[in-house]
Amino acid sequence: MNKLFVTRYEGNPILTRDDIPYPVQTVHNAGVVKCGDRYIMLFRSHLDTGRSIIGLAESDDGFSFRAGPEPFMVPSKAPVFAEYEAFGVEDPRITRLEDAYYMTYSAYSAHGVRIGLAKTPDFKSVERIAFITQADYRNTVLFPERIDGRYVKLDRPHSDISPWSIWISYSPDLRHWGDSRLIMKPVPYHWDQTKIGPGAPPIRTERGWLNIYHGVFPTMAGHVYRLGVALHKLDDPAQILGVGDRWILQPEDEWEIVGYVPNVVFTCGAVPEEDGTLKLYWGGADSVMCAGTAVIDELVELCLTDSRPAI
Ligand code: BMA
Repeated sequence: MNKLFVTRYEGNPILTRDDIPYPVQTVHNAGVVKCGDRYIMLFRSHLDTGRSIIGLAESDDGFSFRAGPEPFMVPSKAPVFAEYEAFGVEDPRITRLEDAYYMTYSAYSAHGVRIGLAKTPDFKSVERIAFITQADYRNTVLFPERIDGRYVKLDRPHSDISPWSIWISYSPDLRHWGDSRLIMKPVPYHWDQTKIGPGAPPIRTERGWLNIYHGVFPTMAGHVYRLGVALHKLDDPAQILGVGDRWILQPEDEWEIVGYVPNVVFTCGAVPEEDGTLKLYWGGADSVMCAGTAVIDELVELCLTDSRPAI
């Protein structure tokens, strides 16, 4: 039997549309952080229109979540934000950074998809800061600290010439980004050959930044979304120390294989724990939320000992 890097929680799925006190079609692609001794989840839901909003749920143990009575974020009505969020807000990712929690999200409109950045001190209110990309970007994750004085993000611009790849950018103030470079590409005829994108915000380990990303493979029955790992150098995350050759999670449970979009496991968040494990969260088939645990050292080891090239 293949080595299992992620142990699925036996109570999966952990959150479904039946748990949400307002009408939604799906609950998926959630960012999660630990806030004191509570776990806060921001999840994406499709409405009956097919457009998405973001909801909030809380937990004491990281597995059993209660959804709040109302959505956390819906498309803005304020100038500029309203124009670019008209078709919905999707795939929130949360990073604790200095004095606040920052959330990146995909904003859809007739102008395409771009990334919004918002901030919350306590998950009671949310303040939009800026759009931090132009169109044709998704999957932005912020590093949880400044590196060499600058903020750092990974994301995935789209281009017809080169397959969807992972880029790094830097900022002095979280609003203005530059020094962008491509650092990781899909590998032809590999499980992540069609596209890759950042998943959970990077996790600091002794040996490097652990990046849990998604990779996509084309089949006659549609695309399969799986998760893999890469390790970035701590003081220079543009340098990739290793990319695990094998996936760490693929669709296997019924609710990952069948749903709104079949054969999808897609992560926007993982929570490192003091005992060296992490809780990993993923959307199953763009329909439900699932959770599992992994040993951080085993994921780091996979990046370093069973590697494929980053580019
Ligand atoms: C991607 C995004 C994700 C989604 C995935 C699978 O392109 O739209 O939000 O989970 O496809 O449908």
